[in-house]
Amino acid sequence: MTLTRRTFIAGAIALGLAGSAYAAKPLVIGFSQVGAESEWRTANTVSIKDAAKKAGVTLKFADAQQRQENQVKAIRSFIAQKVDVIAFSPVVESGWDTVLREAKAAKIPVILTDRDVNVADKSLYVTLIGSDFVEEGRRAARWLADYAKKQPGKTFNIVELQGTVGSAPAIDRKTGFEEVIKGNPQLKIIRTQTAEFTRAKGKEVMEAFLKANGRSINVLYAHNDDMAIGAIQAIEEAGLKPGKDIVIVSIDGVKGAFEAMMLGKMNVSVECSPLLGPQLMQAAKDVVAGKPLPKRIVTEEKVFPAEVAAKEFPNRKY
Ligand code: GZL
Repeated sequence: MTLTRRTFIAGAIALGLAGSAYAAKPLVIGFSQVGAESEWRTANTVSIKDAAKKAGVTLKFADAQQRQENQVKAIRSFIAQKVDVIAFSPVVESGWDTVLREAKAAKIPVILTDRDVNVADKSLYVTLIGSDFVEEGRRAARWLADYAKKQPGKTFNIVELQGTVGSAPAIDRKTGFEEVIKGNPQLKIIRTQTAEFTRAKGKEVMEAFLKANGRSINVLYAHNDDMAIGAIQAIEEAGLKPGKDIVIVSIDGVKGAFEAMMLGKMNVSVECSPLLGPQLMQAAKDVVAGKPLPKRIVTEEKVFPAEVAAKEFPNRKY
């Protein structure tokens, strides 16, 4: 969006001409989404599209199919279309400086949702709306440490399914988890590998873990529920009981996780809310109106152990 439009709107509002053609013209947001790799992502897309409709925002939506080059292309296309605001969930943290400098040169504000970018110049984006992934990793580990404490002397051999390599949630959830288990003699990560946040890869990698370490595994830490659900299939096909022979600690809190917990196949899911649509629309309107925004807007989240799954399930929105 050019400066003149933003100045004009601010001027129109100041002069009480809020009904003017410019101020009434719907806001245009270009949004580049990671892909459709998980239940979480699908719910995130629904939240953004619904919120745009409710807010009267014209949303130009591009699905990158988990490829950074597609996101860069989409952002360049939004710049060429002179949208008012660009928003995106970066598939990985690095490689954004050039295209974000192009957006800045075009005077189009950029809002990050869900995942962070690693850029030298933090002025390249206005704000990041999303979860604290390091804290999510800590919460997963704290639940496991408490669980282990009830079986003193027992060592828990953990296998870890990581999210997309280089993505903020994968980096940070690993960091937070390792920070809490450090120095705990009961908890040891014996294998770790990416399964790209998908069910299919989660099953495939868990099969490989079971072939290599079989019955010595007694905990799975998955960076998202979709990989955990895929791993549950592999565990059952190996003749083991997920949630019992292998304790399952996961993150997202999607409906599929609650269903697994109600069946006794998952032990805990740390919530990571995808319902960022309303906050994104508000932030976009504030940016265009020239209002200052905090650099970081963190979503409030909880931890859901299996014991509360049945009671909480009816409240789940994703
Ligand atoms: C987290 C989000 C992650 C989810 C996965 O905010 O980026 O990506 O945890 C999704 O389910 O694929």
